[in-house]
Amino acid sequence: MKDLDYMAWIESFMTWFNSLVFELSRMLASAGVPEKYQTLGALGLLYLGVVLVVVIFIFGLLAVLRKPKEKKVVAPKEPTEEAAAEPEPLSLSARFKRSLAKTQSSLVGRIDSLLRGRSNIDEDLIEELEEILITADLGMQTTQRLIGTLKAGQAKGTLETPDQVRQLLMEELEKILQIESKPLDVSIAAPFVIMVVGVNGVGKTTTVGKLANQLARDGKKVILGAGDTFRAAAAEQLEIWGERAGVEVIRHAEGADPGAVAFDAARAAVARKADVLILDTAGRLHTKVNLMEELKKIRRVIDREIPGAPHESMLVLDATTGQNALTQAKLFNEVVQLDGIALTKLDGTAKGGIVVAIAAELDVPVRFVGIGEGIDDLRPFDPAMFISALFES
Ligand SMILES: Nc1nc2c(ncn2[C@@H]2O[C@H](COP(=O)(O)OP(=O)(O)OP(=O)(O)O)[C@@H](O)[C@H]2O)c(=O)[nH]1
Ligand SMILES: [Mg+2]
Repeated sequence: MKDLDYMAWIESFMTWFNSLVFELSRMLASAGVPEKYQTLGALGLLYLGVVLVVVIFIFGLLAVLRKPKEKKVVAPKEPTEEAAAEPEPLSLSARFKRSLAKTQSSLVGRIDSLLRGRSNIDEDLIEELEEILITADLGMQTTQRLIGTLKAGQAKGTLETPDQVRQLLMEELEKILQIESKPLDVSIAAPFVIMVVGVNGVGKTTTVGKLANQLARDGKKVILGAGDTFRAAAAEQLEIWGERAGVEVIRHAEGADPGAVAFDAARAAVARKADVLILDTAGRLHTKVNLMEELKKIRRVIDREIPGAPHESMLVLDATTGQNALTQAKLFNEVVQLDGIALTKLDGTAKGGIVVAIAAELDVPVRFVGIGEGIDDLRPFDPAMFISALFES
């Protein structure tokens, strides 16, 4: 009985198969295939179809088999001992060093690969060094000074090995940075007023927030003034920072006169006996005369309320803009006589060499550097730490 079933099944399969071949042959005939190739072509098509189905089946099977494994890695239900272990917190200098990684490789990394394997110091090598220094955003003036020192050393015979070149560059760079490095001292006046200025998007508000947090943590009573009444939601952004830092924010409605905000903030700082008032301002292009004039007006208002203020006109510069930062600094300095610079976004840029150009070419100290978007990512600028982060492996 079973054999009979089996035979019937084979018979119906063959009938189905023949009609399939017949249909395919007819299709090929209508496509213009000559009669003697029609059956062969139909069998070929069937063969390809079967292969395709098998391949899709294998891939499907593989995908199904791999899925549970991925799940295990992405979302372990029970935390294992390894997953529960927190990564070691990085020390301050290690964190600083990590944020300077790109500048390190664009400056010292390239110097090191140039010096590697050299036995003597010649003109060609000094020329190649010059190119590296310029392209790492150290600026023309600094580069000429460094190259001059290297050439003098070579002429005197005191510069004969790659190690000596590296050492000399390191010392000279640190010397340049030390000249314009003075930490901010807010204890010289009360309230000490900081007016933060800069072009759009450089990190002014973020820097105000981070600075407020640091000062508040050091026990200072801080008040923030939302002097950016121009950009929508600028005051809200500052209020969020104020909340994080736990400090009061004086604000007006959008579109209000920034001079009026400065006035109210100065009054509030005096009335509440604040130690520090930090005034955020709207981003402005250094080339727009009327916007720059507005800064003068804000200064006058603050000075009238708190004689001698602002004690610090701080320019925020974005390190990723490279040499353009120098132009901004020169133009802002003409209008508001800058007292200090905060250089943001040093993390993730290869243009960190700009800090050397700023120190060498401007008569304004770099007070802080920004190394990330977090509240703790603002550091007082420390030339020795900067140089060791770049040069020490
Ligand atoms: N990676 C990095 N990002 C930063 C740093 N400082 C600020 N930023 C980011 O830069 C962007 C602009 O920052 P803001 O503080 O709004 O800049 P702003 O100068 O106040 O901008 P405007 O008020 O529009 O002129 C934000 O996304 C910040 O998180 C820094 O040191 N590192
Ligand atoms: Mg802002």
